[in-house]
Amino acid sequence: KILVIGANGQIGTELVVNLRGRFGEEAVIASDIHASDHHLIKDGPFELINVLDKNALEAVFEKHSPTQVYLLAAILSATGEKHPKMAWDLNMTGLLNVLDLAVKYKTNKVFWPSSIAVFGPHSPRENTPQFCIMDPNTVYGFSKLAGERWCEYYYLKHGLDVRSLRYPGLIGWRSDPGGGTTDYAVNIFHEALAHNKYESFLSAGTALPMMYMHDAIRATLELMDAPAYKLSIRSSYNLAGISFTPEQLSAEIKKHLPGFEITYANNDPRQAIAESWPKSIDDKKAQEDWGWKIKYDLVAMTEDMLANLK
Ligand code: VAH
Repeated sequence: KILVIGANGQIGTELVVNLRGRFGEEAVIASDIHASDHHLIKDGPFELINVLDKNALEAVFEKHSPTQVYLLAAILSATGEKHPKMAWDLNMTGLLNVLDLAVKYKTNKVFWPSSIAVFGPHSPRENTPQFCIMDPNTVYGFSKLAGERWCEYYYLKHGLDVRSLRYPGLIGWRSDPGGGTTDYAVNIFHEALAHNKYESFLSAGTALPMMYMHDAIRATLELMDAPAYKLSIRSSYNLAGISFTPEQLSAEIKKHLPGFEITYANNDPRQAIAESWPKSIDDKKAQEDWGWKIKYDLVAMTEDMLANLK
Protein backbone atom coordinates (compact mmCIF):
# COMPACT_ATOMS: atom_id res chain seq x y z
CA LYS A 1 0.00 0.00 0.00
CA ILE A 2 1.14 3.54 -0.78
CA LEU A 3 0.00 6.41 1.45
CA VAL A 4 -0.13 9.92 -0.04
CA ILE A 5 -0.49 12.58 2.65
CA GLY A 6 -1.68 15.92 1.28
CA ALA A 7 -3.60 14.35 -1.60
CA ASN A 8 -5.79 17.42 -2.12
CA GLY A 9 -2.80 19.63 -2.92
CA GLN A 10 -1.31 20.61 -6.27
CA ILE A 11 1.30 17.82 -6.28
CA GLY A 12 -0.60 15.33 -4.11
CA THR A 13 -3.51 15.13 -6.53
CA GLU A 14 -1.22 14.40 -9.46
CA LEU A 15 0.74 11.81 -7.46
CA VAL A 16 -2.44 9.95 -6.46
CA VAL A 17 -3.66 9.88 -10.06
CA ASN A 18 -0.30 8.68 -11.41
CA LEU A 19 0.37 6.15 -8.63
CA ARG A 20 -3.15 4.70 -8.96
CA GLY A 21 -2.65 4.48 -12.71
CA ARG A 22 0.50 2.50 -12.08
CA PHE A 23 -0.37 0.34 -9.04
CA GLY A 24 -4.17 0.24 -9.13
CA GLU A 25 -6.69 2.35 -7.26
CA GLU A 26 -6.93 0.11 -4.17
CA ALA A 27 -3.14 0.17 -3.65
CA VAL A 28 -2.96 3.95 -3.18
CA ILE A 29 -4.54 5.56 -0.12
CA ALA A 30 -5.16 9.27 -0.52
CA SER A 31 -5.26 11.35 2.66
CA ASP A 32 -5.67 14.94 3.65
CA ILE A 33 -7.03 17.08 6.45
CA HIS A 34 -10.32 17.47 4.56
CA ALA A 35 -12.29 15.02 2.46
CA SER A 36 -11.48 15.20 -1.25
CA ASP A 37 -13.95 16.60 -3.75
CA HIS A 38 -11.62 16.14 -6.73
CA HIS A 39 -13.37 13.95 -9.30
CA LEU A 40 -10.12 12.06 -10.00
CA ILE A 41 -9.54 11.21 -6.33
CA LYS A 42 -12.74 11.13 -4.33
CA ASP A 43 -13.87 7.59 -5.24
CA GLY A 44 -10.66 5.76 -4.23
CA PRO A 45 -9.41 4.75 -0.76
CA PHE A 46 -9.17 7.86 1.45
CA GLU A 47 -8.19 8.62 5.08
CA LEU A 48 -8.72 11.90 6.90
CA ILE A 49 -5.28 12.78 8.36
CA ASN A 50 -3.95 15.80 10.24
CA VAL A 51 -0.17 15.24 10.19
CA LEU A 52 0.06 17.16 13.47
CA ASP A 53 -2.13 14.55 15.22
CA LYS A 54 0.53 11.86 15.67
CA ASN A 55 -1.84 9.37 17.34
CA ALA A 56 -4.36 9.57 14.50
CA LEU A 57 -1.49 9.35 11.99
CA GLU A 58 -0.12 6.29 13.79
CA ALA A 59 -3.54 4.62 13.58
CA VAL A 60 -3.37 4.96 9.78
CA PHE A 61 0.16 3.44 9.72
CA GLU A 62 -1.15 0.64 11.98
CA LYS A 63 -4.16 0.00 9.74
CA HIS A 64 -2.40 0.07 6.36
CA SER A 65 1.33 -0.62 7.06
CA PRO A 66 2.23 1.44 3.99
CA THR A 67 5.30 0.29 2.05
CA GLN A 68 5.75 3.81 0.68
CA VAL A 69 4.68 7.19 2.08
CA TYR A 70 4.60 10.47 0.13
CA LEU A 71 4.31 13.49 2.43
CA LEU A 72 3.05 16.47 0.43
CA ALA A 73 1.23 18.37 3.19
CA ALA A 74 2.84 21.78 3.66
CA ILE A 75 2.23 25.52 3.79
CA LEU A 76 3.94 27.23 0.85
CA SER A 77 6.01 30.42 0.63
CA ALA A 78 3.44 33.22 0.38
CA THR A 79 0.97 31.75 2.89
CA GLY A 80 3.89 30.89 5.18
CA GLU A 81 4.83 34.56 5.42
CA LYS A 82 1.29 35.38 6.56
CA HIS A 83 1.26 32.57 9.16
CA PRO A 84 4.93 31.91 10.02
CA LYS A 85 4.48 29.81 13.18
CA MET A 86 1.74 27.68 11.60
CA ALA A 87 3.95 27.11 8.53
CA TRP A 88 6.93 26.13 10.67
CA ASP A 89 4.80 23.81 12.80
CA LEU A 90 3.03 22.04 9.94
CA ASN A 91 6.12 21.76 7.73
CA MET A 92 8.46 20.60 10.51
CA THR A 93 6.32 18.67 13.01
CA GLY A 94 4.42 17.04 10.16
CA LEU A 95 7.68 15.80 8.67
CA LEU A 96 9.07 14.59 12.01
CA ASN A 97 5.84 12.72 12.80
CA VAL A 98 6.04 10.92 9.46
CA LEU A 99 9.78 10.16 9.73
CA ASP A 100 9.30 8.71 13.23
CA LEU A 101 6.36 6.52 12.23
CA ALA A 102 8.07 5.41 9.02
CA VAL A 103 10.98 4.13 11.13
CA LYS A 104 8.65 2.51 13.68
CA TYR A 105 6.54 0.78 11.02
CA LYS A 106 9.52 -0.04 8.76
CA THR A 107 8.20 1.83 5.73
CA ASN A 108 10.37 0.89 2.73
CA LYS A 109 10.59 4.35 1.16
CA VAL A 110 9.47 7.87 2.05
CA PHE A 111 9.21 10.81 -0.38
CA TRP A 112 9.25 14.38 0.85
CA PRO A 113 9.37 17.47 -1.40
CA SER A 114 11.89 20.22 -0.86
CA SER A 115 12.04 23.31 -3.04
CA ILE A 116 14.32 25.80 -4.74
CA ALA A 117 13.05 27.99 -1.88
CA VAL A 118 15.90 26.54 0.24
CA PHE A 119 18.25 28.94 -1.55
CA GLY A 120 18.47 32.58 -0.49
CA PRO A 121 19.81 36.02 -1.41
CA HIS A 122 23.48 34.96 -1.09
CA SER A 123 23.11 31.70 -3.03
CA PRO A 124 24.44 31.89 -6.62
CA ARG A 125 21.39 32.90 -8.67
CA GLU A 126 22.22 31.36 -12.06
CA ASN A 127 22.68 27.58 -12.43
CA THR A 128 22.52 27.27 -8.66
CA PRO A 129 24.59 24.20 -7.68
CA GLN A 130 23.63 21.29 -5.41
CA PHE A 131 25.98 22.59 -2.68
CA CYS A 132 26.38 26.31 -1.99
CA ILE A 133 25.52 29.02 0.54
CA MET A 134 21.87 28.66 1.52
CA ASP A 135 20.33 31.54 3.47
CA PRO A 136 16.59 31.29 2.76
CA ASN A 137 14.64 34.19 4.25
CA THR A 138 11.13 32.75 4.08
CA VAL A 139 9.72 30.46 6.77
CA TYR A 140 8.77 28.02 4.04
CA GLY A 141 12.34 28.11 2.69
CA PHE A 142 14.11 27.48 5.96
CA SER A 143 11.52 24.89 7.03
CA LYS A 144 12.39 23.01 3.84
CA LEU A 145 16.12 23.48 4.49
CA ALA A 146 15.74 22.14 8.03
CA GLY A 147 13.57 19.33 6.67
CA GLU A 148 16.32 18.32 4.25
CA ARG A 149 18.73 18.08 7.20
CA TRP A 150 16.24 15.87 9.09
CA CYS A 151 15.73 13.60 6.07
CA GLU A 152 19.48 13.03 5.71
CA TYR A 153 19.71 12.50 9.50
CA TYR A 154 17.01 9.79 9.49
CA TYR A 155 18.76 8.11 6.56
CA LEU A 156 22.13 8.13 8.32
CA LYS A 157 20.96 7.36 11.89
CA HIS A 158 17.98 5.08 11.24
CA GLY A 159 18.65 3.76 7.73
CA LEU A 160 15.30 5.18 6.57
CA ASP A 161 15.20 5.29 2.76
CA VAL A 162 13.81 8.82 2.48
CA ARG A 163 14.17 10.59 -0.88
CA SER A 164 13.57 14.21 -1.86
CA LEU A 165 13.57 16.69 -4.75
CA ARG A 166 14.02 20.47 -4.68
CA TYR A 167 11.06 21.18 -6.94
CA PRO A 168 11.00 24.38 -9.01
CA GLY A 169 7.69 26.16 -9.45
CA LEU A 170 5.26 23.53 -10.79
CA ILE A 171 2.74 24.13 -13.53
CA GLY A 172 -0.12 21.76 -14.28
CA TRP A 173 -3.74 21.73 -15.38
CA ARG A 174 -5.21 18.89 -13.23
CA SER A 175 -4.84 20.64 -9.88
CA ASP A 176 -4.47 24.18 -8.64
CA PRO A 177 -1.52 25.51 -6.63
CA GLY A 178 -2.13 27.10 -3.25
CA GLY A 179 -0.28 29.91 -1.52
CA GLY A 180 2.89 29.84 -3.59
CA THR A 181 4.98 32.55 -5.23
CA THR A 182 5.12 30.70 -8.56
CA ASP A 183 1.34 30.32 -8.79
CA TYR A 184 1.14 33.17 -11.30
CA ALA A 185 2.41 30.73 -13.95
CA VAL A 186 -0.69 28.55 -13.47
CA ASN A 187 -3.22 31.34 -12.88
CA ILE A 188 -2.17 33.05 -16.12
CA PHE A 189 -3.47 30.15 -18.24
CA HIS A 190 -6.89 30.13 -16.56
CA GLU A 191 -7.20 33.91 -16.86
CA ALA A 192 -5.98 33.99 -20.46
CA LEU A 193 -8.63 31.46 -21.52
CA ALA A 194 -11.41 33.04 -19.44
CA HIS A 195 -10.70 36.77 -19.90
CA ASN A 196 -7.85 37.07 -22.45
CA LYS A 197 -5.94 39.14 -19.87
CA TYR A 198 -3.99 38.63 -16.64
CA GLU A 199 -2.42 40.88 -14.02
CA SER A 200 0.85 39.29 -12.92
CA PHE A 201 1.87 39.76 -9.28
CA LEU A 202 5.52 39.28 -10.33
CA SER A 203 7.24 41.88 -12.48
CA ALA A 204 7.87 41.28 -16.21
CA GLY A 205 11.53 40.34 -15.89
CA THR A 206 11.33 38.04 -12.84
CA ALA A 207 12.98 34.80 -13.95
CA LEU A 208 12.29 31.68 -11.85
CA PRO A 209 13.03 27.96 -12.22
CA MET A 210 9.81 26.25 -13.31
CA MET A 211 8.74 22.78 -14.43
CA TYR A 212 5.77 21.20 -16.13
CA MET A 213 3.88 18.92 -13.73
CA HIS A 214 4.25 15.88 -16.02
CA ASP A 215 8.04 16.21 -15.74
CA ALA A 216 7.88 16.75 -11.95
CA ILE A 217 5.78 13.61 -11.41
CA ARG A 218 8.03 11.56 -13.73
CA ALA A 219 11.11 12.83 -11.84
CA THR A 220 9.49 11.79 -8.55
CA LEU A 221 8.67 8.26 -9.74
CA GLU A 222 12.09 7.84 -11.39
CA LEU A 223 13.81 8.91 -8.17
CA MET A 224 11.67 6.50 -6.13
CA ASP A 225 12.41 3.68 -8.60
CA ALA A 226 16.17 4.29 -8.62
CA PRO A 227 18.29 1.65 -6.84
CA ALA A 228 19.36 3.04 -3.44
CA TYR A 229 23.07 2.53 -4.17
CA LYS A 230 22.86 5.07 -6.99
CA LEU A 231 21.72 7.92 -4.74
CA SER A 232 24.55 10.10 -3.43
CA ILE A 233 22.21 12.82 -2.12
CA ARG A 234 20.02 12.12 0.91
CA SER A 235 19.12 15.74 1.71
CA SER A 236 17.32 16.70 -1.52
CA TYR A 237 18.24 16.72 -5.21
CA ASN A 238 18.34 19.91 -7.26
CA LEU A 239 15.88 19.54 -10.13
CA ALA A 240 16.03 21.91 -13.08
CA GLY A 241 13.25 22.46 -15.59
CA ILE A 242 12.58 25.59 -17.58
CA SER A 243 13.56 29.08 -16.47
CA PHE A 244 11.36 31.90 -17.70
CA THR A 245 9.89 35.32 -16.83
CA PRO A 246 6.22 36.39 -16.85
CA GLU A 247 7.03 38.32 -20.03
CA GLN A 248 8.42 35.23 -21.79
CA LEU A 249 5.47 33.10 -20.67
CA SER A 250 2.91 35.65 -21.87
CA ALA A 251 4.71 35.93 -25.24
CA GLU A 252 4.39 32.15 -25.62
CA ILE A 253 0.67 32.27 -24.70
CA LYS A 254 0.13 35.08 -27.23
CA LYS A 255 1.24 32.71 -30.03
CA HIS A 256 -1.99 30.77 -29.29
CA LEU A 257 -4.18 33.64 -28.02
CA PRO A 258 -3.08 36.68 -30.04
CA GLY A 259 -5.34 39.10 -28.16
CA PHE A 260 -4.00 38.12 -24.74
CA GLU A 261 -2.85 41.10 -22.64
CA ILE A 262 -0.66 40.94 -19.53
CA THR A 263 -0.32 43.75 -16.99
CA TYR A 264 1.86 43.92 -13.89
CA ALA A 265 0.90 44.76 -10.34
CA ASN A 266 3.63 46.34 -8.23
CA ASN A 267 4.77 45.93 -4.58
CA ASP A 268 3.15 42.53 -4.19
CA PRO A 269 4.95 40.80 -1.24
CA ARG A 270 5.66 37.79 -3.45
CA GLN A 271 8.03 39.90 -5.59
CA ALA A 272 10.62 40.04 -2.78
CA ILE A 273 10.29 36.28 -2.23
CA ALA A 274 10.87 35.61 -5.93
CA GLU A 275 13.93 37.88 -5.96
CA SER A 276 15.47 35.89 -3.08
CA TRP A 277 15.34 32.69 -5.14
CA PRO A 278 17.54 31.39 -7.99
CA LYS A 279 16.78 32.20 -11.60
CA SER A 280 17.96 28.79 -12.80
CA ILE A 281 19.19 25.52 -11.29
CA ASP A 282 22.04 23.08 -12.00
CA ASP A 283 20.72 19.53 -11.64
CA LYS A 284 23.93 17.70 -12.70
CA LYS A 285 23.72 15.42 -9.65
CA ALA A 286 20.24 14.18 -10.58
CA GLN A 287 21.41 13.60 -14.16
CA GLU A 288 24.49 11.66 -13.00
CA ASP A 289 22.92 9.64 -10.17
CA TRP A 290 19.60 8.55 -11.66
CA GLY A 291 19.58 9.75 -15.28
CA TRP A 292 17.25 12.72 -14.94
CA LYS A 293 16.28 14.44 -18.21
CA ILE A 294 13.64 17.11 -18.76
CA LYS A 295 11.05 16.59 -21.53
CA TYR A 296 8.81 19.69 -21.63
CA ASP A 297 10.21 23.07 -22.65
CA LEU A 298 8.23 26.35 -22.51
CA VAL A 299 6.73 25.79 -25.99
CA ALA A 300 5.55 22.23 -25.27
CA MET A 301 4.25 23.13 -21.79
CA THR A 302 2.23 26.08 -23.08
CA GLU A 303 0.70 23.99 -25.87
CA ASP A 304 -0.25 21.17 -23.49
CA MET A 305 -1.65 23.48 -20.80
CA LEU A 306 -3.89 25.35 -23.23
CA ALA A 307 -4.98 22.13 -24.95
CA ASN A 308 -6.08 20.65 -21.59
CA LEU A 309 -7.66 23.77 -20.11
CA LYS A 310 -9.61 24.83 -23.19
C1 VAH B 1 6.00 28.21 -3.85
N1 VAH B 1 5.25 26.61 -5.52
O1 VAH B 1 5.82 29.06 -4.68
C2 VAH B 1 6.07 26.76 -4.33
C3 VAH B 1 7.48 26.37 -4.68
C4 VAH B 1 9.61 27.00 -5.84
C5 VAH B 1 8.23 27.42 -5.49
O2 VAH B 1 8.21 26.00 -3.56
O3 VAH B 1 6.12 28.48 -2.69
